[in-house]
Amino acid sequence: MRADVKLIRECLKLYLVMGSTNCKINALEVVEQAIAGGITLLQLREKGPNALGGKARDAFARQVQQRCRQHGIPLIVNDDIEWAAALQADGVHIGQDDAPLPEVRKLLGDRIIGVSVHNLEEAQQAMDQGADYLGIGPIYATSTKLDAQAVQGTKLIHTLRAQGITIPIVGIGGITAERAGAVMDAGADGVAVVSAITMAGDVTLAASNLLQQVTREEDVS
Ligand code: 3NM
Repeated sequence: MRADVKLIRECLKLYLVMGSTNCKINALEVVEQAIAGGITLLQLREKGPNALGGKARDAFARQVQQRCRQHGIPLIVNDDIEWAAALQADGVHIGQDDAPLPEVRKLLGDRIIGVSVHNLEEAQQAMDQGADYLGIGPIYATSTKLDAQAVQGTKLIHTLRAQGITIPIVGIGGITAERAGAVMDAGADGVAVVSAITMAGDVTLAASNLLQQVTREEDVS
């Protein structure tokens, strides 16, 4: 059975995207501390120069997965669909240059499939093809993803919501605790962050500060 939309919205609240090269300290420690701070979803994005490969990548992923499972946090794998299937990850996140969504759905069945979109057309296509959530970015400037597209602010999120589109949405790119509120106010269900958590001096505190921002409205209602 496909994951419930409500559940996906909950998971997207504080979405940590990370790989071993994004961290100042041991990556597994970052995972543990971020979990302690309240992340709700984790995407393994083992990419770029010095990224782990082969058996080391598998071993790292298994260790991350074990920690996620201990805390009931779903694990999403970036781009690599075969790897996601082999790991029995909870889902995959794909970009516009990856395998087409219908093919990914065939391979991964009911697992969570998120798609990066940058404009209305891409959003519409991802929805038509049955994406579980949309990743929209970069909302703000980021130095984490070198091939990121132009900064787009929260406009696309606003536009989709103004059109009555209710698919779960997560914003990504340059998001900090100070900026998370604006992304939520635009209509996102959550924020996806790399450096605001992985490079923080106090990872747990950084995650819990972000969580506070994305759950702000719930506290007052
Ligand atoms: N995807 P940080 S921006 C992985 O725009 C990723 O689709 C993006 O890192 C997109 O939180 C990005 O450190 C990097 O800015 C986000």
